[in-house]
Amino acid sequence: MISLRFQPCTAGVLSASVSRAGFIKRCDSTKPGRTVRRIGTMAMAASPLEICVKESITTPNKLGDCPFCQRVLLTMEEKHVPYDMKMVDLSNKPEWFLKISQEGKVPVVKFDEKWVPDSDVITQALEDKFPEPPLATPPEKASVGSKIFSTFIGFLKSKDSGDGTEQVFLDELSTFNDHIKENGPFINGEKISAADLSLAPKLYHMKIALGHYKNWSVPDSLSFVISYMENVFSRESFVNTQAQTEDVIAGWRPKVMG
Ligand SMILES: N[C@@H](CCC(=O)N[C@@H](CS)C(=O)NCC(=O)O)C(=O)O
Repeated sequence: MISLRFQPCTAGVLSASVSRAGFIKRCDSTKPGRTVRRIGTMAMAASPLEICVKESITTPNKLGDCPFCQRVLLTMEEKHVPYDMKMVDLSNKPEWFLKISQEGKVPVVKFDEKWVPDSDVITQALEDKFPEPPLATPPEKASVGSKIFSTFIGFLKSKDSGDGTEQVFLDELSTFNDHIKENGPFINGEKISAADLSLAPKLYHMKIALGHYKNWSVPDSLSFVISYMENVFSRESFVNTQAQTEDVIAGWRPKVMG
């Protein structure tokens, strides 16, 4: 039997599970607005990092559909850094949140008693403070796939099928397909890195939103994009941090209808 040297979960535990590798134990506290995840052996010495994330708009006290929050959570998961999520209702931001987040945006993470906003800044700080495993993407590959999200939004919002937005988006996906074909399975080769952790939540939104609102899916000809998505979406880190499908659909509705 695997012995885990964790603090016992406090009363009100919803679930406690051991991963396939026997490495991860999850303690989901029922305390309103908070979910603590204690991950892995390395992280046990550290107390969980506090992170404010978007709350689900369909299920109270569940993680919502913010790709920037998932990017940060993925980075923590991949680095085995334990975290304590504080759910924020972005449609009715609480006072305590507005005091720590000047722009009223999530994610924000507390490092050394200071709340830090912006996923770019937060993921860099995580890299500096928790260097293992290294996740930095080399500069020449750091922007691979970075135009997919904006061109996906252009296509999603478009009401004119002949306005070229689909083709602009497909061109970006095709460039990404070629990159993964030559360099894959990840953006930087054999190992997952920061650029993948930034892009993957956006591809997840793309898949769900375009499937729902446009009955669209990635063409079979872009087989490396398809296998990349399957590969990243099936990682334990991704499954542990993904938004619910209904939240992604609801989250994009105002943009599609607007
Ligand atoms: N550049 C920021 C963007 C963060 C962002 O836009 N977050 C959205 C949620 S996905 C937000 O908090 N919006 C505030 C609001 O909806 O009022 C980052 O990378 O962290």
